[in-house]
Amino acid sequence: MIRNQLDYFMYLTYTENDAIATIVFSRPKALNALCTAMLTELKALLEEIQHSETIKVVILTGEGKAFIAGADIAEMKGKTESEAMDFSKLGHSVMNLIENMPQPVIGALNGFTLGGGLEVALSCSFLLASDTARFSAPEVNLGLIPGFGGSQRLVRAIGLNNARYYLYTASMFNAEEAFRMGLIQGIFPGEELMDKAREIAKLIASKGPTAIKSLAPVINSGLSDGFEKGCETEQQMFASLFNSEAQEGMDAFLEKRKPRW
Ligand code: DAK
Repeated sequence: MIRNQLDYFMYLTYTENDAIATIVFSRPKALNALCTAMLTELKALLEEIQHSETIKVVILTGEGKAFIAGADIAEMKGKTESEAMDFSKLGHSVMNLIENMPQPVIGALNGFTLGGGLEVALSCSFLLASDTARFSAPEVNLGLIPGFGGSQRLVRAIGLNNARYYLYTASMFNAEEAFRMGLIQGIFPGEELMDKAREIAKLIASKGPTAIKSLAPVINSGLSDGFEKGCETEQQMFASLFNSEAQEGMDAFLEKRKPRW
């Protein structure tokens, strides 16, 4: 247990069960709008989790009818250019942290996933959504563009023209459209979403732990440094697994038993 469950967070709820950490955005009266304090709490918590040997999967979800309805407009209003730059830098650092966590991060999107909330979702390893989830990049409605990496990650997630369409029009789309574009990997009735997320988290937690931890650096190496570098990183990580759990995984297969990681 990295945190006592009674530890006080203002905007997050944290629980840890069966090697699965669940972080709930808990500011429902403002539809979990992302303010500096929430981003700072999330950053501190993820920085602890990434060093944990016991936590194998992280789930992010929201309390109430939103996952996150965007950056906090009331807080952003009136920022100077340099304050906006600081806010953007903080947001980018948190999104990069989510994307590079050694543990897979599952986004369980329970409702509105807008603007900065969509950017959090886009940083997760993959996404499950309730059938009531609604998505948009509404920044241009406010005279803004995404400030936490959304312009880059949305293109990668749903393709160039889909991303341009939704960035230019700020149109809202539903879970079925998100699924059709490959943004989310499953749609579930709202009351089943968290059970499904936990079931998938447990499945991942049963796999080779070092192999699971190797996937984010391998995938992200190619995304940030190009195909060849990604393949080079894959070769190194693949080979290094032969010094750790891969022998046990292959022995278990050949002996027709479950691996003992
Ligand atoms: N910020 C602050 N408060 C918000 C909020 C938000 N993003 N979204 C909702 N709320 C608050 C509402 O003001 C309301 O507060 P009270 O009036 O009760 O005090 C409460 O949450 C409930 O909202 P509604 O009454 O509006 O609820 P409805 O069900 O009627 O409508 C809605 C739900 C999601 C359709 C609506 O709330 C809505 O349109 N919300 C705003 C969505 C939005 O535009 N989000 C912002 C996206 S832009 C950057 C950094 C970051 C960003 C950009 C640049 N740089 C540093 C450069 C990111 C920008 C964004 O995320």
